[in-house]
Amino acid sequence: MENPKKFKSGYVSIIGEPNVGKSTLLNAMMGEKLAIVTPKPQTTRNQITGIVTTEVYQIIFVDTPGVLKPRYRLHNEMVKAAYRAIRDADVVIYMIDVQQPTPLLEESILDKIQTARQKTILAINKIDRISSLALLPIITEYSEKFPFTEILPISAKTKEGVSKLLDLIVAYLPEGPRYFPEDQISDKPERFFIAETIREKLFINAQQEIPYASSVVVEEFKERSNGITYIRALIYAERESQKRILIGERGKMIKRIGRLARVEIEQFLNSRVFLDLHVSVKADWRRDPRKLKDMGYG
Ligand SMILES: Nc1nc2c(ncn2[C@@H]2O[C@H](COP(=O)(O)OP(=O)(O)OP(=O)(O)O)[C@@H](O)[C@H]2O)c(=O)[nH]1
Ligand SMILES: [Mg+2]
Repeated sequence: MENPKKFKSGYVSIIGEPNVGKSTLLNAMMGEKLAIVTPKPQTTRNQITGIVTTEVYQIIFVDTPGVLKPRYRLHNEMVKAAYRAIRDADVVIYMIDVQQPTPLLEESILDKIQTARQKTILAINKIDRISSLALLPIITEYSEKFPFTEILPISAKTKEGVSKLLDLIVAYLPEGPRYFPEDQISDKPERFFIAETIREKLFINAQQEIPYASSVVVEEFKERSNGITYIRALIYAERESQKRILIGERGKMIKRIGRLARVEIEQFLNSRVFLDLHVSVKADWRRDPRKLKDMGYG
């Protein structure tokens, strides 16, 4: 009789600079939206796990904040989260945007990957944006730059190359147990995804420094007897002036953010939702370790 294949499992961290498409890839791998995605850099601030389980493997994907040069304490926590994910990974996916190869902090990131000695797949993303001819020199450059285990051009958006990437990941996944129940898709609680959905709408609709100076906390979350889920959430700004802009003229801005978020949260929870959204000020929270901790960073 043939030996049955052993079950494979492990952590697969998606690493790269801001805006290269890491969260888009997580969502593509999951077949549903877990991580928020915006056209602005620095969208993701925490490690976000997405768990895929089949009969033969369990992959725990870890989406991470983009690696950047820290300007305040929140940034330090974000970079730490990314580097921690490199250390904890069984397979690392290092992602670049094909339109901007050789990003600024590439050397530091590759240094960290080299030290961790993990199997590393280079995912050259956004290939829907360039010709295949322009791709070749980039592949050559990277194959000389670092001993990547594999190099794969993909488009996380159109999903070109994504199933190939999944095959490669499974090939390099070690044998191991099923760490999570097969129906679990993340280790983050529902509250986290609700706060992130609100933050996504804020990130897209608010301008300049405001998205970066804002954070969202879900204060209350309960199902009422009438079948409606009641959610009370607070948007924190750093100053009164930002709070005024977030509320907007006659509440226009906060209503817009709330409406857009509610529709998505209803889909996510599969329930009608009453979203009770407020704006509050927490002075300089991005620079204050205690406030950051209270808000779930670090
Ligand atoms: N054309 C194209 N756009 C993409 C692709 N992947 C991601 N994007 C876009 O790139 C932008 C950033 O995507 P994200 O997934 O938020 O990038 P990220 O790396 O998670 O960014 P941070 O969380 O800020 O580090 C969004 O506007 C995406 O729609 C792709 O394959 N092709
Ligand atoms: Mg992201």
